Amino acid sequence: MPANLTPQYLEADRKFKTATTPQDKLQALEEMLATIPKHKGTEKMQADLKRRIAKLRDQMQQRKGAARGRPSFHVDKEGAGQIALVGAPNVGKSTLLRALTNAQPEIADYPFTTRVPLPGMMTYENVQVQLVDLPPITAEVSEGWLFAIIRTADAAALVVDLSTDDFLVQTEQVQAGLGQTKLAIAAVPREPNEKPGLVVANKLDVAGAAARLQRFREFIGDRMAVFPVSATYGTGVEDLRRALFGLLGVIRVYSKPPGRKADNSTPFILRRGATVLDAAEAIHKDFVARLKYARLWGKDEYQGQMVGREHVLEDGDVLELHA
Ligand SMILES: Nc1nc2c(ncn2[C@@H]2O[C@H](COP(=O)(O)OP(=O)(O)OP(=O)(O)O)[C@@H](O)[C@H]2O)c(=O)[nH]1
Ligand SMILES: [Mg+2]
Repeated sequence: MPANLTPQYLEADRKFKTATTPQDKLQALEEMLATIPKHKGTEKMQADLKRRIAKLRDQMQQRKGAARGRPSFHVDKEGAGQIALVGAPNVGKSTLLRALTNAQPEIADYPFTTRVPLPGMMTYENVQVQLVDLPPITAEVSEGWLFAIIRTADAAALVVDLSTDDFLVQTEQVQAGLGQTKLAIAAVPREPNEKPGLVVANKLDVAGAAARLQRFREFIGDRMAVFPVSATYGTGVEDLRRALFGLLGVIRVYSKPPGRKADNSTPFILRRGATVLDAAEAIHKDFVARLKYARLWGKDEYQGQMVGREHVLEDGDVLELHA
């Protein structure tokens, strides 16, 4: 090439090609313009760079303007609980939503494909759990409503991309973005601002994924459980369903009318730690005052014996209430 491009220019060009945010792209283009040798042979390239910078600035400005007038989004909860899909751009959040639910999100091989929240219902055994696909979190982009949705969700799944060497940097950026609004995701939340969560290590099918998974496990330690999956091929997705349901901290209890069988298809969803009395309230408000005794079928020794009002229930218990 007659232009005699400098190593600095080539470095800036490389940065542009790997940039994932408009801000990074703009910065790289400006560096390219600053470092391109200024002579006749590069005049066309200089003009082209200036044009691209102007266009990108315009687009970013428009996006900002649109953000100001844009309504904020909210997703009404449905099912046994709501779990937000959180992560950097292009990690596969929407692909995961498609793999786990009947929703049909837009999926594309470039960042910022998802711009509004999209809910989908995930079936786990006989319960429905609501997953909410969200736009990505980056160091620069942070829309208030996005964090509000995460804050009000019952739990969060942090999606990590095993196909790129940037996976740790991306994760740190997402955590920093959450931190700016005082949010965090943790296996065992200790504060109100911490969401119960787990990590979905996605794109397990790509070359190099296993080694990156290993590095990720070392990075995250016991702060969160890691579930390796391929959203595209469905690997690991069934284990993930169970773990996502587990995040909700709820149990399923079945009501059995005396002398009849329990309806196993429609559990009552109660918080973990709920008692017979809580179940009675959920099954029928009237039972609370009138409850004389209850019989329980469940794990181990519970094969129909009487239990007290304060007895703590477990997932899968069958309760026969006598008023
Ligand atoms: N090989 C492989 N590719 C995947 C997998 N999951 C997603 N992808 C690809 O990764 C790209 C991004 O997927 P999306 O689901 O759109 O990612 P996203 O996180 O929703 O992206 P944004 O909406 O931009 O934040 C697409 O080209 C997907 O086909 C996977 O498990 N394996
Ligand atoms: Mg998406």
